[in-house]
Amino acid sequence: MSRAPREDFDESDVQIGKHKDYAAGVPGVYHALQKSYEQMGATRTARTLLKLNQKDGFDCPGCAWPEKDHRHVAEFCENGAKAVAEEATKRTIGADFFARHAVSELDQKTDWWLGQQGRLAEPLIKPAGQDHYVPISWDAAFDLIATELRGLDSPDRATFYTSGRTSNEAAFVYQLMVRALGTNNLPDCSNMCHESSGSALTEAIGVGKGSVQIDDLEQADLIVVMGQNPGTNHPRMLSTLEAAKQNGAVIVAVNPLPEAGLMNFHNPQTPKGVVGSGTPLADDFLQIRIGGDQALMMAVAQILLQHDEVLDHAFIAEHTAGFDDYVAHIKGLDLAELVGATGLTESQVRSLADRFLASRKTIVCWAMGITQHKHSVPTIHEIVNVLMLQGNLGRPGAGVCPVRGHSNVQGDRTMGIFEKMPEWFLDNLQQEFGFEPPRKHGHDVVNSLRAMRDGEIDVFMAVGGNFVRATPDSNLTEAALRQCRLTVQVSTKLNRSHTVCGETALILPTLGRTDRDRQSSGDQKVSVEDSMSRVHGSRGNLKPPSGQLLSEVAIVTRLARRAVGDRVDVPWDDFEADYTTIRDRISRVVPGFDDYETKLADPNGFTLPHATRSRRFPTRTGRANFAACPLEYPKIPPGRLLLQTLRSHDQYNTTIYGLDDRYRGIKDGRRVVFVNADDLRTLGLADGEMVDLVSEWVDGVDRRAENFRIVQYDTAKGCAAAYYPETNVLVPLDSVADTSNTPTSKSVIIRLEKA
Ligand SMILES: Nc1nc2c(c(=O)[nH]1)N[C@H]1C(S)=C(S)[C@@H](COP(=O)(O)OP(=O)(O)OC[C@H]3O[C@@H](n4cnc5c(=O)[nH]c(N)nc54)[C@H](O)[C@@H]3O)O[C@H]1N2
Ligand SMILES: Nc1nc2c(c(=O)[nH]1)N[C@H]1C(S)=C(S)[C@@H](COP(=O)(O)OP(=O)(O)OC[C@H]3O[C@@H](n4cnc5c(=O)[nH]c(N)nc54)[C@H](O)[C@@H]3O)O[C@H]1N2
Ligand SMILES: [Mo]
Repeated sequence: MSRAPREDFDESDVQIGKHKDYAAGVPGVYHALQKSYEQMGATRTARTLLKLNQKDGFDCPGCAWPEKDHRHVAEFCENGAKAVAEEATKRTIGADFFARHAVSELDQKTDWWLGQQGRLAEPLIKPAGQDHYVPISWDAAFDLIATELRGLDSPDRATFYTSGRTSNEAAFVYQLMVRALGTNNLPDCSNMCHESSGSALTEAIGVGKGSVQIDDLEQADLIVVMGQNPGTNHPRMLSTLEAAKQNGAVIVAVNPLPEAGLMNFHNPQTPKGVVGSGTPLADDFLQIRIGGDQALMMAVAQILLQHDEVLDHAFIAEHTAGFDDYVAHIKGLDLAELVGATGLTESQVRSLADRFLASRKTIVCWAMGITQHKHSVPTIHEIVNVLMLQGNLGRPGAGVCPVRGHSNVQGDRTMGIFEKMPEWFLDNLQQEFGFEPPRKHGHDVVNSLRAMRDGEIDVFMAVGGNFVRATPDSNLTEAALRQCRLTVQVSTKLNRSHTVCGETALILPTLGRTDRDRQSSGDQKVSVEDSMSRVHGSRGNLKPPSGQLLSEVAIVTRLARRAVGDRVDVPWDDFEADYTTIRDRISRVVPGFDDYETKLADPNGFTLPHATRSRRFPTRTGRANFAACPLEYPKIPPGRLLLQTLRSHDQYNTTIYGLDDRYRGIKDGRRVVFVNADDLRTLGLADGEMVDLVSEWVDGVDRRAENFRIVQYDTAKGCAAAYYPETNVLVPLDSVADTSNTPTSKSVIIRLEKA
């Protein structure tokens, strides 16, 4: 096992090679094992990877892509293995590390360096006015937080963040504590992620989740993958797409970048993938301009509407509302403008329409390339509109497939992590626990930041995640966090949210997904929900990296007992001792969880009901709603580019595993900006030059990210790409998606200035 790095890396070492047009295969397995050995050593690597996504093992803390029922041994993907290695590392950091490094010194390190130091091993406090974290006992830490929370003028002066790795059990007790305290301030990573999907789908079909199962993908005629890079972010999805393809599906990739996994896939799980040339996945690649997807779907709809014979009139008449207005709206649009907004040629747009015309079973998959724009909600409505024209909802092989990010982000929402849970959920809570939960909507991520900035928040607590790095407008965000009296981070690894903190700051180290969780009644399992609404158990099997860690459930319940007190009658101690008592309560509060414990005993888990699958649409109208949304697309001023901020192959959100982006040909560096050759020529710039990225927004503030190396790259014209979180500084806090309030991380207008 190699030691944690002492030196930080140097961006000037970056090397640029050729980008790859295929994903995975032998290099993927090799890279995964290399990272695993580095962090865990050989024995722990074998023990851990064999348990990954197995029936009696733990759920991969990587992405939320589901497992097929019949898992074969060692089905893991490169990036899942990297996620596990990062968590199961043998490196630890405790009091001596923090005695050596002042907070102000740690704040100068890169995200990579911070994360590489190892697992947090004991509870720590940075007292007000001090520059070092020092040890604190658990009891003293809980007393301190409880005293602060009890002393607030209003419970709304605290806000409680959740990242999507938190288990159902921990999420349920957390939201219960927060609501018992009297606030709905429950921002979560979903606010920055699939909130636009939730907003649009709830309005359109009555359920804010995807409607398809793996089997549907394997039966589809046509799968359109929009705004998603599965080769890096959901590698196991490629196996599903490969199977779909073998069953005859046509796959179309819609993306400004020719992402490696979609173009070609070498499946490491099959011998062919290891030695052969792999499967070319995408039949068509539409290199769309950033933000052109709504226009593309409108153009497809306009063409479909000229082919009455392919429309599913029975479905439309029986199950939908708003069809006539929608048809009138679409027919009134100018095809030339729609095509122009996509940056594609008319024949490319028509080729996609032809694919829809020829398909009887269509699924559209999407991720962040669709959800993080100003007009994301209407864009997703447009996807649903097009699917509805051909009745592609609620029948096998068809439907909507928003592909979730964090492994339990969907479950956390189901458990009530949401600043505006519906009334029925709050009613159920009230009935079960006998207190009146607050009804006023709370702050989401962006509104929490605004409130912090305006001095309206005293206490910030986070269960997981890296709030300060994941959120937009880094300079503003950092100042906002520093205004809090107390910040509390329940974390596994060191990150920027520990160095940019409130006057007093606490680090509460917790067990991860892979760690054994032993409580007074015995070993515990937890449960999670994947991107296709399937809930299953997860049981860690590794010795925790330190004897001083508490589970998330233990941390929340111990805090709740002190902070909420006897005002509310909740058996917090029982919850900590035995998680089945939490599941029992969940089964009475959350629909679809009856017989939770029994259903969870099935290693395959169980699937939550989804009304769309039985063609019920619990919307305002009681039907699936067509939406006639005005056309929107980004208008880029001359001499400017539209920047999307995305993930490299060696990162998990703000966690940087390594410094390479293998498929895109980048090695040993992250401050690169990908720009099309024509744009470079027009701008009088060249590959290899160093530039500052300066974002331009209506507020006139120049937001600047300095010293990026230009990489000439095959992206759509007028578009650029660079990695997040380094570019978060460029995303204005007030630049958000309509309705969902999601930061527009995929459309930032920038100019390039020679550095
Ligand atoms: N290894 C690994 N796995 C992960 C993560 C990780 O960081 N690392 N993160 C997890 C999380 S939380 C999430 S949400 C998911 C994210 O999964 P993705 O959404 O795949 O993540 P991004 O890297 O943001 O990629 C966005 C993709 O959308 C494309 N795109 C950008 N703008 C547009 C547009 O306007 N239109 C279209 N059609 N395409 C566009 C980009 O070129 C890119 O391919 O992955 C999850 N899984
Ligand atoms: N510019 C830009 N910004 C973005 C995005 C983008 O595409 N572009 N994407 C957005 C998206 S989709 C998302 S989901 C957010 C991600 O936002 P977050 O979820 O807040 O960020 P992560 O980087 O996933 O959080 C990593 C930290 O979580 C902690 N952690 C890991 N596992 C556990 C665990 O089991 N328990 C606990 N308690 N802690 C744990 C570790 O300390 C680690 O440092 O970022 C958003 N921000
Ligand atoms: Mo996400």
